[in-house]
Amino acid sequence: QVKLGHLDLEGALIARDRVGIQDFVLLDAHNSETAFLDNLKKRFTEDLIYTYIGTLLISVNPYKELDIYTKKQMDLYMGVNFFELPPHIYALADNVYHTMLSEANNNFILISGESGAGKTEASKKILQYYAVSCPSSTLMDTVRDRMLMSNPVLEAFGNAKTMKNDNSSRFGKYMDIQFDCQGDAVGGHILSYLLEKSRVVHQNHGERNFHIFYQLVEGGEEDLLRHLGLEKDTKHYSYLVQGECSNVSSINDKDDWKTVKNALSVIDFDANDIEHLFGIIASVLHLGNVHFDGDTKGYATLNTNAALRWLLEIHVLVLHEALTFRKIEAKSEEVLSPFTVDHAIYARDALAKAIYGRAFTWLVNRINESLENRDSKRKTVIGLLDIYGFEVFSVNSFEQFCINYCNEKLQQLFIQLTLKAEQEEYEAEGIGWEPVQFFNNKIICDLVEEKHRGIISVLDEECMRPGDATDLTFLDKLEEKMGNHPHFVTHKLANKKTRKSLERGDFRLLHYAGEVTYCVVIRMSKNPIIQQCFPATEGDSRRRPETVATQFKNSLLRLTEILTAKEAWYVRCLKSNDNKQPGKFDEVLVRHQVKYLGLMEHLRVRRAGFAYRRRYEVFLKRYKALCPATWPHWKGVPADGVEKLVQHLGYQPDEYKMGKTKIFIRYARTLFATEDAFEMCKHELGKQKRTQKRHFK
Ligand code: AD9
Ligand code: MG
Repeated sequence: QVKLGHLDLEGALIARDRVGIQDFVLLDAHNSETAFLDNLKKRFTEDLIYTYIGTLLISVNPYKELDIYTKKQMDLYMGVNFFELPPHIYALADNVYHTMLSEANNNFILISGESGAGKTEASKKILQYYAVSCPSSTLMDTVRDRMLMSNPVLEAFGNAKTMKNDNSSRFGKYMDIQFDCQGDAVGGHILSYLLEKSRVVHQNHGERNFHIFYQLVEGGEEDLLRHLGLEKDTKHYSYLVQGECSNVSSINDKDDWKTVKNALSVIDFDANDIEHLFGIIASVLHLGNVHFDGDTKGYATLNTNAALRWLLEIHVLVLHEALTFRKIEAKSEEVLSPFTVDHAIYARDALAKAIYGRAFTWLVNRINESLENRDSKRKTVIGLLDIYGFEVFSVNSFEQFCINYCNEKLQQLFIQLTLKAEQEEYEAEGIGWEPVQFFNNKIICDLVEEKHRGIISVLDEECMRPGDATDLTFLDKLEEKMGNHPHFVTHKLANKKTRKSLERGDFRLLHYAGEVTYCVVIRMSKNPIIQQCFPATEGDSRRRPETVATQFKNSLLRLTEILTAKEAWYVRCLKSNDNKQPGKFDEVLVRHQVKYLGLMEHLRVRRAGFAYRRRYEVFLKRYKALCPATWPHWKGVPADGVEKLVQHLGYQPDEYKMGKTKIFIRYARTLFATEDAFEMCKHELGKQKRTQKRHFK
């Protein structure tokens, strides 16, 4: 029999970390934003970048290497109760892993925060933790290595330097890590979301193209470059020089090239695949160097065939035609209509983007093949979601619109799962509750995605409308439909004061994380030339084509479905300053993020609420051995059994509440202590069983 007594964990917890309080739930002035920030700052100054709100992990980007990601640290956190050690991303990873194993359920970790806040780093730390700390067999080692190596490869092809982040994710990534019932990592699967392809052909000042281009040109072996017809100089390529910052101090393209090559071989790419892949990357660079002259009528002619020669695997003549003529189907006849120079440039760029996009998709598919687990045994998964963070630039276009909409959706998911569902559940279970007010960004999600009424619907209509749809007709329609929406503003709709800051072709959305002014988006979301170069999947042609925005909306919808079927865990990343400066804590910036991420509201719900809840049957089944009245069987109503059980364990009245179908436990530590008692008890029972067996022999 085990009795818990009353644990004074709070005192112990506070003592462990020298500075600040490591779980905001324990903060005295829990309603004060200033106290919240003080605590974060205090900890940050001591290089303590992690803090909890219950089981939610806050991480503040230190912009410097910390000595907390060693093997020793991993070992320390392995199998240890969540609150026993200082907050760490490893503690969260470990807790998720053990929850998955003990409850045999699917989980996911939602990593969010604005661009440069540390999401990608966090997701890599989690993956590394699983790779090192989960049990393994030789076979599994391969899967594990491949999973780790998928990171440098996808980052090379999908990340780039932006003004916000030298290694900014330009695609969304959701990765399932699959485990068997022993807890071995046995496979994985990656879903990628909307790659920012426009970067292939255009970069703003201070930004770069995708890393892989620079890695190949700077680091590629002589033979390879010769074979691909590439010069060893990034300045030679129009697609690489627009941002005027090929060299970045934080990036070593030569070394990264080696890493990527090595990673590709671990993922099982053979020489053939590699040649194919880099043939495509080189083609894109050559394509960018195809320039056009205007003839006397203003039509485009190629000024040189030199670059075309290198466009591997595409017949030069076909390409020549595709780049300078447009096919028009008129009354069952095909007419070739010549391009103007502007059109030709547009066609060239569209082709480059399409080629790169296809290569990226192919790459993700290949990685998935190599991670596939062909064993059909029962699997549970931990999903890791690392997407592009909320971003605002001086010019924001279709890409930012999609990225910010995606963040809006994830914030909505967070609200639904934590603030809303939580409060609704208390109500349904008849638990007394003082509602916590919060800003629900559903209104903004609806503004963007609502059927027939949202911005994406209007965009679709304009894109599909034959005739003269332009950016301005699109804007007119928006103004007509959204006219008085509190989160939508245009030049025409704005009051005098704000009007000054808006151009005629812009619209502004008041996002949950701040205002963003978008320049017109219609042109970029429909792309007849891509469709011409790469007809949609065959047999699909009768279906109404979908715009990129609608495809993206649907893929986010599917993602939300995937996620809501799993148990959620959260890492909220905060950006410490806007200059990537080590150790600088910009209070205004952090306060803003704390506000819009809804951290104070989350804390309020957590504090007033209950960290854990279990259905009576489940709770009783697991812990019945801890109390003589419920062991080995409880014959009455489960709720009564649970009441007996927790009284026996010494739960204090403020620590739990009995709902209609579930027990609600206020503090995580109470449950952890119970879990500890259970482990001890299991150990004891095991010993007894063994003695009995011996006895019988
Ligand atoms: V984006 O939305 O993809 O543009 P992320 O992914 O949120 O963004 P990322 O993880 O790439 O940001 O972090 C940006 C940079 O901050 C990294 O390149 C590191 O230099 C730095 N960083 C982030 N987290 C840590 C950390 N835990 N320790 C040290 C960090 N440096
Ligand atoms: Mg990232």
